[in-house]
Amino acid sequence: MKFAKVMPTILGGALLLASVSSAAAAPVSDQSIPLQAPYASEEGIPLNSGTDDTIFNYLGQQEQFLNSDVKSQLKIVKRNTDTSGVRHFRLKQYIKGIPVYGAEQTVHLDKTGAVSSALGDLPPIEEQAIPNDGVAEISGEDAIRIATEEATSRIGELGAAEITPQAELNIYHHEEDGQTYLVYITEVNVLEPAPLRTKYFINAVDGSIVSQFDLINFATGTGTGVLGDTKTLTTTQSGSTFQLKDTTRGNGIQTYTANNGSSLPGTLLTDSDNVWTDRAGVDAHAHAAATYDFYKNKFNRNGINGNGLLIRSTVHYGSNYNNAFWNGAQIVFGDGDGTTFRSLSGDLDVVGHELTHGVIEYTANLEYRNEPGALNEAFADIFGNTIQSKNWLLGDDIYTPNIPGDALRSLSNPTLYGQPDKYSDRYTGTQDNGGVHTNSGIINKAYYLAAQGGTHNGVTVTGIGRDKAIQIFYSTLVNYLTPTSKFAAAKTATIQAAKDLYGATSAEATAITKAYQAVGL
Ligand SMILES: [Ca+2]
Ligand SMILES: [Ca+2]
Ligand SMILES: [Ca+2]
Ligand SMILES: [Zn+2]
Repeated sequence: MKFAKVMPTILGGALLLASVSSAAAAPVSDQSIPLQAPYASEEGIPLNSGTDDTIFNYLGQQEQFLNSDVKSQLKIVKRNTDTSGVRHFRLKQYIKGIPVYGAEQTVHLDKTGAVSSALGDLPPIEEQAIPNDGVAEISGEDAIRIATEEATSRIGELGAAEITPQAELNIYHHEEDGQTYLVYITEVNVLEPAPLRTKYFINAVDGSIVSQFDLINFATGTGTGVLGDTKTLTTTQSGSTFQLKDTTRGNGIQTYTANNGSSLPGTLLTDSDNVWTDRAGVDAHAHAAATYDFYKNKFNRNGINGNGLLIRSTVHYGSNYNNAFWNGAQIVFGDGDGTTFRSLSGDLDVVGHELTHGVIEYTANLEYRNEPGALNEAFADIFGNTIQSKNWLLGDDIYTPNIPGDALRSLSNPTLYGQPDKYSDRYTGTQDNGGVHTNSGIINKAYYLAAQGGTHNGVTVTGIGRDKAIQIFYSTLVNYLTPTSKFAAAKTATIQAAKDLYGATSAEATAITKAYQAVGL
């Protein structure tokens, strides 16, 4: 979750990207194209060719694909049926067999098998515009070396990689200059000499760096819990000791300690009598379990990746470390300095926020910069807050332990903590990856208004409650949004998700529409 207020130096100054562009919303069709309904089964999606043909026929009629072979350019990568019977398909674009970065399209079929909507952001790329005919002049190893050199120039000699670097050849449409590049995409992910996770787009023809951005998702965070409360934990007995290891949820939840060092995951927490006194460890473990249960009970989702991915947490990271983060493989919590923060795992909304970054990575995979990045932060806040459902605040249980009543962020009133609550007040500078922790306030406020109701900027919203609002936002994230979705696309997607779940003229769809209007979208 990284809080902008305590942004570590590694996140400042290294970002190359300019302000948010004001591109129009992705095209969405509201017309239903009547097609035969080739489905017999309601449970699960029949993966027959008739279904796929429906999708390709529809997309082939879109202007962008009139002169190209839609089946060779688009591959269906995910199929999902929601509880309303609406079928959701996610497709990725390839040109000459090379994936196009971020180019995803979703298509949705209603219960009758007709296309009800389509949302996507496929860049306008002509096949002849692919540099060097799609042939790389440097190797993937070269690209990894170039990225490593850049990271070393910023933070010094790098420690061991947390995730073994890979380099994937992609076609990349760079929004900043409108050019199309053949690139290797690779990541540097280290903890030493400082935590760093940077994504690089390396020109595969000449080895230059086309673009890069930092994507570590810090949170904040803080067991007997951090607040002195008593809670039950699922643990594992091994011989005469107990381990902070829950094997009942997905492929497990395991909680470690870094012993105030910086190697991950550190040491698995153990206890001789199963009465746990490491408060930060207790809360990290219990809050990860509560987050797992929320996703399972509300959405029947099995963990971060939907397939039970092991949840690993490390507490006591660093010394007086005022932050927490998801690093693509696990979540990490500092102890705080006792003034700005206490142990960061101590707030359920913080743990929920961090783990939701993981869910996002495996679903819409919203790019962590500019508007898609602010959507990423907003969804992490919205789910984190809703998992706890105690108030409309974020980080209130662990922020400034000596000052009661404050928080890191507020969904009901983002301006209390320096965030905008309407689109016209958005931040357009380059700090914080284009204001990902700032502009998230606009979407947070829209969610608050949809759930709770209220009048904002002269628009009155009748609230539908958190239970319904979170179902709509979950479907939006999992079924509709794509890596480069901006706020306008999020509005369209959320309204469509509400119509799917509750009906086209439902009070729920109206509430969502009004909520976005109220924040100027
Ligand atoms: Ca004990
Ligand atoms: Ca809280
Ligand atoms: Ca406080
Ligand atoms: Zn975050």
